[in-house]
Amino acid sequence: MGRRRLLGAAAYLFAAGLAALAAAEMAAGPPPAGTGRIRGTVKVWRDHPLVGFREGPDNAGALVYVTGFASAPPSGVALLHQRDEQFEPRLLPIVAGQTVSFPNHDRIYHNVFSVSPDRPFDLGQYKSKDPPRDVEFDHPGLVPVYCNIHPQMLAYVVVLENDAFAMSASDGSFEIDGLPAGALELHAWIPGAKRVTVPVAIEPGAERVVELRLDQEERIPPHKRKDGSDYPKPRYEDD
Ligand SMILES: [Cu+2]
Repeated sequence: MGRRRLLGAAAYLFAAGLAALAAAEMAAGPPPAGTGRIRGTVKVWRDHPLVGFREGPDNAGALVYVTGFASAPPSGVALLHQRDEQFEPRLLPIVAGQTVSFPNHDRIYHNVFSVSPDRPFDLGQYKSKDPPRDVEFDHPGLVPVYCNIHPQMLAYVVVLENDAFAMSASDGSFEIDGLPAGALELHAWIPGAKRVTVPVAIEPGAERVVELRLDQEERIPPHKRKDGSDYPKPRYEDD
């Protein structure tokens, strides 16, 4: 496996015109023996009419993850809740081989499904009094999850090849520890934005500091029901 080396502490690498990557700087103590660390910030810029993209007030909720090696899935089941006619969380990163359980906490029916070629499934209808239903995700991919009854319900299961991922905090900060040495790639994504990717050369005992930017569009495109049809128009009580 070839390694890319950074040109030094002052070197910056630009990817897609959006991301700058700076070389190591020690802050939170050395990484665990034999491994490297990436930390930094991801800024979520939002598209405003007239003025274009501007930095948003909150950078939380971006997924930052590393590819280039595989790790075993955790033994625990991940949870994607249905509560108050929404999915929670909206973005659920897991490791390939892991199972997701989909408990419905509402007293009404939901029908959770995906038509993603990466992992299509249909859990059918169940309520809070019913046992949750599960899906195993055995290979990496992006799996948008919908409810066949409520068009506003939308979540993403992101199936990753390893457990080297983090969600950004409000200030955009993130940290990923325990990385094997080598030429890896760091990715950031949030729904509504194009994924940003930068190469990162990991060395044992060293830390890389990376600044990333995501441009998030205002609107997520509407989707269809599981049979490809449109959702019925909203019904009101006096209909
Ligand atoms: Cu629903």
